[in-house]
Amino acid sequence: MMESHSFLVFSVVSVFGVLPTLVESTPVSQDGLPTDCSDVYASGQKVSGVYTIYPTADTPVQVYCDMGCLGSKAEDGFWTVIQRRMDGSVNFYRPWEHYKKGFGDKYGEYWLGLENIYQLTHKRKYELKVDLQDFDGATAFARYSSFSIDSEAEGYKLHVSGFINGSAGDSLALHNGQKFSTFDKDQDSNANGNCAKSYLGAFWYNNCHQANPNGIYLWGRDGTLFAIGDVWYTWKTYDYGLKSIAMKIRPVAE
Ligand SMILES: [Ca+2]
Repeated sequence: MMESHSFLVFSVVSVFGVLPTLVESTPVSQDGLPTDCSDVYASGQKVSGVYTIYPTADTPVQVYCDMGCLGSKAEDGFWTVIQRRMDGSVNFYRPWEHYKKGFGDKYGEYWLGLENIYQLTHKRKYELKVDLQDFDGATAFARYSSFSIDSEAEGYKLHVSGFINGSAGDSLALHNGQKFSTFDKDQDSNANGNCAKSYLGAFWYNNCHQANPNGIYLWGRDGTLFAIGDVWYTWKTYDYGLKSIAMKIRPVAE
């Protein structure tokens, strides 16, 4: 018992202080490379921050890993953040190619990219958590036990189910089964219009939305244009642009 305890202490010291580069060079997944933040976490990197993951072996991409709070239960951590709004510093009204490849600042606001999200979620089974915050400091979340998207040939169609309420309500049910749309690629279920143009975002629009996480950053309530903000309808209705939204995924046991 004493032997193993001593080894554990030495390992923790090594991870955080003495040998960080060695730990980074010994990741755990496909071809020895971390696929997502759960692999980064498993390799010993337990602090939230920007890390490099490999959705495929030849596509390294930086991502923000929400590892949870140190000292909290491990199950609160190792989320791979696929979308984040927090201060309005990045323009999210962008064409298809940008949403396909990803854009923004991994230390701030960004979209990971549909191709990356597809590569991740067709390889493993993932859950999704959407964290929300308003400008009064209130928080809420919505969680889904299953999340994946199809390939580009299938329009990056969304599959989301197993809703668990963290008081935000289920604003994604309407979007389940929808293809992704941008202002220059209309794959929505609005036969007579273009939801991305109408609501100044890009999303798995139906006809049209209850959630618009990639909409305009409004700094709160705005009644001038209907439902154009970074909206989560079932929490704050259509005329409130949230302070922060983060969509994050992690693998679940098969
Ligand atoms: Ca349409």
